[in-house]
Amino acid sequence: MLQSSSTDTTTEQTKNDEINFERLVAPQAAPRKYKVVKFNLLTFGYGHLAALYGLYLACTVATWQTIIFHYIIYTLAFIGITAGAHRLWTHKAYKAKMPLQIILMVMNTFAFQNTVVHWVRDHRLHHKYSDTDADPHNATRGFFYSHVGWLLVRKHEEVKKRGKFIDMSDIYSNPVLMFQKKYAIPFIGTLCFLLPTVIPMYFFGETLNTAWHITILRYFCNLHGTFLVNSAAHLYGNKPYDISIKPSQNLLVSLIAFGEGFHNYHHVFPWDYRTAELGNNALNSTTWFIDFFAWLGWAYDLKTASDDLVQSRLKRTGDGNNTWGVKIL
Ligand code: ST9
Ligand code: ZN
Ligand code: ZN
Repeated sequence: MLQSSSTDTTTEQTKNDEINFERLVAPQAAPRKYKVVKFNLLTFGYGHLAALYGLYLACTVATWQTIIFHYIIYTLAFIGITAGAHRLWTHKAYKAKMPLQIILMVMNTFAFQNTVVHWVRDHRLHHKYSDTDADPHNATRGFFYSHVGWLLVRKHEEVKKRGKFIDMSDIYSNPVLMFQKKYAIPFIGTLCFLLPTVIPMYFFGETLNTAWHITILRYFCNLHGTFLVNSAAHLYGNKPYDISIKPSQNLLVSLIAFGEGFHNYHHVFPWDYRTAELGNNALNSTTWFIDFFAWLGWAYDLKTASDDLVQSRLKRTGDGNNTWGVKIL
């Protein structure tokens, strides 16, 4: 009894702390001094050089089996981010039965974008405080910062301060995600780097040099595809649903990022499992993936915004274009 009342007091105190924070209005970026993380600068620097060399090897000596193999891993990894970390775990836009959760967690591990736990925490904060200093990849700081620069410096204090109040209880009580967090280093090391290097050596006769550098190439292609959602889709494109926010509809990003570039729509209706309005699903391969598992019965409770809701929002706060940039209002 005593314990529960002290917990209540703490929760109350926590709520008050959050209410007392200064209101951040996007776009906002206060002057700041960056604390560069040298280790990340080195790993990203090495990774990009290795990926370029991997591209050269892919075009000259690699077998077509290795290229196809990596294209498959690339696709699985991307969908592990889009259908898994993003639509399922961050936004709870649909529910998934245990076998699908395990598949998605494995696919997500191929992508190595930290653990899902860290990914979700940052992404929930990104939606709550978009394009302000509490957004981990604040696009108000420009293309480079929102694309990759934010991973090369310590996070802004606002991120750490406000991040404490993000509700992560669903994630911490998920055994599949806790498993990934607990065994992150050996699991990511094996699935993202070791197996994709060893399999082409063993089955397709690649040398270690070729196999390793193509693995790095594939990994960095995955990363940059995702990063474009934070940079290009926050800076360039139309705003059919809300003209007052930075996230934009960017068709090129949608093509590259498996349907995740309809970002103006996504920030207005983040709980829609399609992250796009009806009609855009032709470019939305993540939605096909979820639809397939819904047909199988492993994905369910798919949430969508009704056409009426979408249309009324479009008329009320949009920029007068439809998603293809055609004037409609
Ligand atoms: C990678 C990036 O992993 C992956 C993110 C991708 C971006 C996703 C964007 C999504 C777009 C949406 C659509 C999907 C699109 C999909 C497209 C597909 C085609 N809340 O982080 P630390 C606190 S790159 C609350 O180290 P530093 C907390 O106490 C891959 N608290 O901050 C934490 O301790 P703990 C490789 C927070 O020291 C402590 O601070 N990965 C929050 O400032 C320290 O946290 C890398 O290279 C928060 N949000 O360092 C790693 N954040 O965790 C890159 C922090 O114990 N990252 N705290 O609770 C790092 O090295 C570091 O994070 C850092 C900052 C240097 C960037
Ligand atoms: Zn965004
Ligand atoms: Zn999102």
